[in-house]
Amino acid sequence: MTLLILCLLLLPHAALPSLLGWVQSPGYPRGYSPYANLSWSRCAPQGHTLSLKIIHLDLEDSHDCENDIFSNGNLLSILCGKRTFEELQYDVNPLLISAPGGCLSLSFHSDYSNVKRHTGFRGFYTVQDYDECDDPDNQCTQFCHNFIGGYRCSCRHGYHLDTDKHTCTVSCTEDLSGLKKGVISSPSWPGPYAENAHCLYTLSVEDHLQLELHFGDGFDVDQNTDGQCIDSVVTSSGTLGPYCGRTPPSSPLLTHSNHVQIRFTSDGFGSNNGFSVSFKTRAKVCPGVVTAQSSAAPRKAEYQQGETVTVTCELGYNVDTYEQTLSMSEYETTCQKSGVWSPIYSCEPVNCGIPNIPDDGILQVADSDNPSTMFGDEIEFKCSSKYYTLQGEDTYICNGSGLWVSAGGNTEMPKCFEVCGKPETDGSSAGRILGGKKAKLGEIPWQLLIRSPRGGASLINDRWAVTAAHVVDGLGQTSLRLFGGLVEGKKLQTSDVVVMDAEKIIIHPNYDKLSATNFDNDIALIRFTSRVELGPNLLPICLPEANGGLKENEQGTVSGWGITERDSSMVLSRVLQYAHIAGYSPRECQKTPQYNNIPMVFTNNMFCAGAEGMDSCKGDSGGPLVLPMLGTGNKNNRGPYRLEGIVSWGANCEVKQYKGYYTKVENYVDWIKETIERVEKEERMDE
Ligand SMILES: *[C@@H]1O[C@H](CO)[C@@H](O)[C@H](O)[C@H]1NC(C)=O
Ligand SMILES: *[C@@H]1O[C@H](CO)[C@@H](O)[C@H](O)[C@H]1NC(C)=O
Ligand SMILES: [Ca+2]
Ligand SMILES: [Ca+2]
Repeated sequence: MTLLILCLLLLPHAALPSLLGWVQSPGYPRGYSPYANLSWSRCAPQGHTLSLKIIHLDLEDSHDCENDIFSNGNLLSILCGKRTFEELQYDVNPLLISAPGGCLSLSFHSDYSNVKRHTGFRGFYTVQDYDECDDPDNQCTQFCHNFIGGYRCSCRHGYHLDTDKHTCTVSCTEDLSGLKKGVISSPSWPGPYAENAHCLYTLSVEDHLQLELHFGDGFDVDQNTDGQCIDSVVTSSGTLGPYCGRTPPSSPLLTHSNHVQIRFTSDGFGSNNGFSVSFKTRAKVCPGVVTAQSSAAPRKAEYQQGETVTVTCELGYNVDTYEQTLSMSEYETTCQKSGVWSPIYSCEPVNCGIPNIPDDGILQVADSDNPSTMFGDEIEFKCSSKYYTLQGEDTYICNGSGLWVSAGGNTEMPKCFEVCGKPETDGSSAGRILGGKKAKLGEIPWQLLIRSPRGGASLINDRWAVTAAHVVDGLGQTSLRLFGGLVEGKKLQTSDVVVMDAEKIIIHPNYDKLSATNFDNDIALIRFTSRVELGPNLLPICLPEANGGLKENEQGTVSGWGITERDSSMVLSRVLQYAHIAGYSPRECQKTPQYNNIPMVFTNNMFCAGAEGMDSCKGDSGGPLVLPMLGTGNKNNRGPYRLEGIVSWGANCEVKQYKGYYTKVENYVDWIKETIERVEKEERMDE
């Protein structure tokens, strides 16, 4: 099998000496031998082409190139077999010409066998000038002149060759600075304007004047059928125009500027007459629109020098002096000689900023770390968990005065309040402190344990607890620690147990700690060092309403880790206990009130309650008595649970009087609320 492969390498090649010579297969014309090889390559100098003419071809014919000629990338032709001179002349040779400055290559191989002798091939190559002017891509806009090894462009009279050496253009740029009036027209006006013109006419007058343009009749600038400009007139760096077609721009054309450039450009085609424009000057005026997003009063299309107007920003925009946004929407400005307003301030949208809410993270802006806070933007508030409810409206809009306002007109931010008296597990499980039952975790989530001195307390919000004054009155400077979220009073290390350290203990001012016979006003408030995280096992109890109270024979629930009757030794309970007890009449309460066998005073700030075999005991002190009876909070709208009583005093449980005395919380609601509010306010001011 024998192959002759001819390649055209189109790479331009640096000028090689132009060669004229022969190329033939090895052994031509006697015939080539097996395994004969030939590689040949020549390049044309710049501006020339190389061509190869095969005059004889007789190779072994074989499968892969049977009678075939085909192109493949640089491989222009693959030839084998035998060709007549005419076939070579008409089919093969016209293809064997390089690009200007390009190369031609050829390779020939024979294989191991020849069935019969073949003479091979022979051809000659020549180099000739490339006629660029024949090439429609030569880019001469007017005349093209070919010469050996290159070409050049030239222009008609009146044109000159541009720096690109191909484009013929005209000289039409003029600087008319200082002239207060005159006429400008397109090259050759009123005759057809030159092709490929790039004219720039510069006009410039004193500061307080503006240039006024009047386009004359006969305006004719090349335009396509869609109305787009092919050639164009543009003034003042593009602010006016482009103009084209046969209708002149309406006159007078005010430029509002003392510097104007008129640019005229044409392409290489068409025959249009162009334009003529006269210019003169007039005093500058100020534009009717001072700044975006505003209106001016009195309202005019334009203003004369010296006129003063009031600029009013649109609703939701304020004056911005570029140094700061002012909280005003109006300013006065005066039209200057130079035709500009002074001062000139912009109107910028009002920004309400991030709403001013406490940084404790309980009240939050919903769904956004980075809310948009500009005029008209809306934000929505939510509370950090379901253990809080939002009081107030949840959606606020940034209004035109830069204030967040709710649909109802509120500018005060909403607040999150603890959900009180709604345990997630409502103790319907079983009915017993002394004669009590074991509470399950979460059944009495407001119950707190004070281990030392032993007592109970009730959580009333996420930072405050209430207890009996006598529990904490002996503390002096020693610190107080409370535990919540637990029922097992001895397992204080488990992870669910919440530890709360007291920061402030406020004993009711009328509590007389020195009196041995009077527990009147036995109530105290405890503020923790920080907010506690509310959860299913730690939730506040509600404060009672006026005239609630435990009525005679009404059942409430008392809870604590106090003494139980489980065994005769009356030990402290391991698990939180609760018992349902009923109110006694004041008369019953007046009967033999005693404590440690001492007769006591019964006041209107107390009530007493109990049930056969059930009572609160030592160690339960400070703990809650709630209404309604545990387990019935969800029934008949009786809930939420309210703290009606604080375990205060009673005869020793061993006496088995089953009558305990409680601080009547209802009488202290105002004191509790006022105290908390006062302290929280002081704390906020300290920050
Ligand atoms: C031609 O090339 C082939 C393959 O590259 C090689 O085997 C052979 O010897 C060469 N023939 C000559 C005469 O150099
Ligand atoms: C924005 O809200 C405040 C408070 O309601 C109101 O006084 C003010 O007029 C409002 N501003 C606008 C522009 O509506
Ligand atoms: Ca040439
Ligand atoms: Ca044109």
